[in-house]
Amino acid sequence: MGAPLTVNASRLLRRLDELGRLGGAPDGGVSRLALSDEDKLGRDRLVAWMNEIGLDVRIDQVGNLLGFRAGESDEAPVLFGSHLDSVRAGGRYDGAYGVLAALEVLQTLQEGGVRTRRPLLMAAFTNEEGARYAPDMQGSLAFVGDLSVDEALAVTGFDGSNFGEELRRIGYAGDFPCASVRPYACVELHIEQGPVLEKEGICIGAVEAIIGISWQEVTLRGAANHAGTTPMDLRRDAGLAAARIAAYLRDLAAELGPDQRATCGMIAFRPNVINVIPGEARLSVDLRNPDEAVLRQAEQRLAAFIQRVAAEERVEAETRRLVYVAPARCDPDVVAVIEAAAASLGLSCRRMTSGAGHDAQILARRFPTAMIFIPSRGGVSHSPAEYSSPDDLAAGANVLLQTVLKLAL
Ligand code: HGY
Ligand code: MN
Ligand code: MN
Repeated sequence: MGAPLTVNASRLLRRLDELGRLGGAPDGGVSRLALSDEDKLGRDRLVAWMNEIGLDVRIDQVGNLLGFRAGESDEAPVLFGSHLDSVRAGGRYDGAYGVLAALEVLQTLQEGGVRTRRPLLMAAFTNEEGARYAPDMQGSLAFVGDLSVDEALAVTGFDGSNFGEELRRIGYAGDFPCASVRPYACVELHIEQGPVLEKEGICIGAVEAIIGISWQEVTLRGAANHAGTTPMDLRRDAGLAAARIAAYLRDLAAELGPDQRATCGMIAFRPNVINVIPGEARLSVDLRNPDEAVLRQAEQRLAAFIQRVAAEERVEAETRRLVYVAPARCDPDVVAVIEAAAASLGLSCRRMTSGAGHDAQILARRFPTAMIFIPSRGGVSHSPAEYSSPDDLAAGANVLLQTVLKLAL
């Protein structure tokens, strides 16, 4: 048997570099918030590449980019891809790598004259990050039918913009119907965004579970007052209440064990003036756990603490749920195909859980789905310092190629 088909690694790296400059910053970071001008630049570039390699390109009603390649049969397709949007000041591999590797796999099959039995479908899902619009994984939620198009288009962003208006503004309000494709299997290739593979010197992660995510916005309302004339015991300081809740998150995580994550990523005071006691404060809380029961317990403990702080600081507290995504199990058969693909290429591989959320955990609700990870240097992600080596990037793309071939033949 001849050497296995392999991707054109230098082309993949070249495209990663080119895409990384769209919304790129001098420090190597990337800001391509969903539906922003920078996101449009990335989308336009990807659509041009998808057309160049002869895919049947469709844009669905929430802006998911879909590239179909016909198979010998018209059975359900094998789907693979990820997302193009990024967090603010993020890295150039999160999401983009899985999308460009999918494009590379398809171009490699095209050039190799390989026709699979099943049709193939690459996807770049809209707003995976949730950095501008909540919920995160918005595009894949609409793709599986767990978020209606109307609900998606009606979302107001953290910046006050309307999702539907922005989607139309950047020219990606498509007409391909959401929730109309039922893939045979789904695979998402992604950087690990954590330290495990690098620490253990392992090339490939076969993801068998994905962490659960809870996002809440907590608003505290007290009384704005003078920072000098107001005695400490007469204050209704919304800012102090918010700060106590943010500080509590570390204790909450410690109480619930090493798998618990708790993060306050956003906090804002009003009127946000140096000599005014904040009358209002707003903070975000991101709780995560691979165990749903513990994640629910974290939410309950947080709620109780918020009530306690509100009473002690004599402020009103209002909590708004932004996201709840349960932990997901990946399909063991697809995981096994990934492990076999890594082994066929002589690459070390281990099963693992993802600490980051992914479109794959939404797809896994309906379709047999798993993920392929490659190492992240220092485990760093959502940062300009995000990096994976050219060898690892190529290895992951080749595992994706072999996995897709096995699922689609
Ligand atoms: O938040 C996450 O885990 C992912 O990067 N969207
Ligand atoms: Mn991602
Ligand atoms: Mn991310």
